[in-house]
Amino acid sequence: MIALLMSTGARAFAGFILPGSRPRSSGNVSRGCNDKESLPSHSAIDDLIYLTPTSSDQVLLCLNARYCQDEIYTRAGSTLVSVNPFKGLPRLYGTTVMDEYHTGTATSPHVYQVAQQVFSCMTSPLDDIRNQSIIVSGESGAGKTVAAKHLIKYLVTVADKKQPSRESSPSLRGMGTKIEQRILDSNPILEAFGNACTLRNENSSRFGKYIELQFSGCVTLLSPEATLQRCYFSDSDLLGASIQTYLLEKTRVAYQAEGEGTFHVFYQLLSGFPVELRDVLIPKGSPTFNAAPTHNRNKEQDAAKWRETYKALMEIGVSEEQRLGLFQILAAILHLGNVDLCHDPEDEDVCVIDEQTSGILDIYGFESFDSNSLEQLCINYANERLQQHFVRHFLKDLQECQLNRASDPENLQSRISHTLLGNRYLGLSRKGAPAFIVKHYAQSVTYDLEGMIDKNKDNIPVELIDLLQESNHSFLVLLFSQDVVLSHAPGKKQTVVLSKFKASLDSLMTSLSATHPHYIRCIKPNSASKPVHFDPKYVMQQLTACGIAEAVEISKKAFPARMSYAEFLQNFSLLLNSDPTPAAKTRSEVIPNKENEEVYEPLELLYQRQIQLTPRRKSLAPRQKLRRRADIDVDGLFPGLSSA
Ligand code: AOV
Ligand code: MG
Repeated sequence: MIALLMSTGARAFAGFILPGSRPRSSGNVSRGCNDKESLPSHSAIDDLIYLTPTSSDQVLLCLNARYCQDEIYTRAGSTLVSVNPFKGLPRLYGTTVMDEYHTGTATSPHVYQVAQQVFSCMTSPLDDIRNQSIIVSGESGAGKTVAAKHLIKYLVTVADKKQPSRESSPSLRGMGTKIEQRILDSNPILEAFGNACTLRNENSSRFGKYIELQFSGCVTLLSPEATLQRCYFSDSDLLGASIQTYLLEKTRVAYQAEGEGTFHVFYQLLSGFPVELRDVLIPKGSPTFNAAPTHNRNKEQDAAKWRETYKALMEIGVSEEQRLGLFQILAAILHLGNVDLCHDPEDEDVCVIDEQTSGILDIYGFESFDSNSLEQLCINYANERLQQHFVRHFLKDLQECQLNRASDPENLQSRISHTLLGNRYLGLSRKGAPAFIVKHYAQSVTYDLEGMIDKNKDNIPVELIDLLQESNHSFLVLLFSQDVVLSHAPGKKQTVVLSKFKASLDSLMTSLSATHPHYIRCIKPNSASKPVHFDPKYVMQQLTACGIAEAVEISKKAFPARMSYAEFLQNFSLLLNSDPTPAAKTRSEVIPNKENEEVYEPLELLYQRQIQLTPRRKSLAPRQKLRRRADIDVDGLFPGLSSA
């Protein structure tokens, strides 16, 4: 579905990446919202750049005050900070609120506001079409997955409103009329198979995901005639979506830390399965399943979730036969978990089933546990790369548009490059067992070497693949297809988990660097996941780790709108009275067919409207107005303007 639609003309995409971070609790200093001292007038400040001074303490006070008023969203310049309320706030969401953000009547910080910015950037005829990305980060349980769901819901809802235009477009008629629903349906499936209850989050994503929503493009040099009209009438059609997942925590199927559970789907199956099938796959009298420890499970909720997963599987087109095959495999995994293996007493190299004990029949976040292994190394490496992306973006932008005020970005730059480069951030653990320490941006983490090499191999023995290929279970054979066999062929160089993971992150970073990034920083207000509790120490640790105070300081010193010279020229060239100018040239690039008045006029109007929308003071001359928007040499660019 996706590949087909991707081949259609120019497109922009909104990508989301969901990593996370998971610092240890800094203590038990927990503060509710009844402490009046913690409620200064700060709550009215909805953008941290207006704080004076921009210290971490001030940032903390402001977030605390707003959180206590259920104002969970605050801007930090171009970044959105979201503090998890751990309670329903229905007034904040829904189609009415979406409408308010879409029409521009609502202006307060919101996850919808970020989605609308992305949507506007993608569809505005004034902007270069640039792929947009939203990077949602924060520690485990901070609210990344929930934020991503709101973003997707917003984008598909807004795109859905454009449905009539799709019908009127001959090339798109009949294509993907249900794309929006399919995108929403993929979520319950992904959560069932990839999320699990952990000590830190009852619905923790045990995989990273990168979701691409593909929209039709606006102006393209490839086929100008076909797309010019679309620029005004159907520039925001949602054509498709793709989801790339990273490092699913497969080991969770076999092993869960004390107090944690396996993937939701197993519990859903145990609670929600239709009786006829259950009796076959999980006969009455089956022992409890080791692979699915059932502490703290709400069976009714699991059953309800099962119905949701099942419906979604049907809706996205998984056939009945495939569904049955899938359920059989899930049941088999549960049964296999109860099989114990032991050495054959007669041959140490052979293992046999221990008859005495057996009845065959969820960017995750920065993690630091008492014992850390390959999974944590990969997860934390991913978080480190994304943090680098955030820092680089800010520093790069700063060189484009920083004001010549007294500022000290070098300080930040050197601090960050020190943090990220050099071996002094690697160390050997003094613990008894072999281990090494990495000083991450969030904190130092000790990684145990025990078992890491085996996990890194992620090897499936060829004999096992051969065996599974001979199965008469067609779905299983499909899973262990020829491709898997070939990649595990004897003599073939095996790619280890870490290099695969590094390669996928490299490719992700390449995709991200070609986008205009938007950041959402999710903050967990307390380690107990309780509502109305704001733990200042715990929050401060997260603010420090992600460098929010520094980002605010940088945003304060730069202009809020950042654009390249070319973009600036394109957007404001109309202020020029003289001709010929570089501006006219740029405009003709945007409008390849100048004779087409129908197209030209609305574009002209849009240019003018944009100019009227820019904040201005009556006393300011146009040149000064321009200077307020970006710190560039306006005179040099527009010779005609100096005489205005
Ligand atoms: P995560 O994605 O950041 O953790 P989630 O998005 O799963 O965290 O959020 C954890 C829980 O917090 C959710 O199940 C909700 O109960 C609650 N929550 C989050 N955001 C909101 C919100 N905006 N309004 C109300 N409740 C919210 V992890 O996947 O563990 O890193 O790997
Ligand atoms: Mg999550």
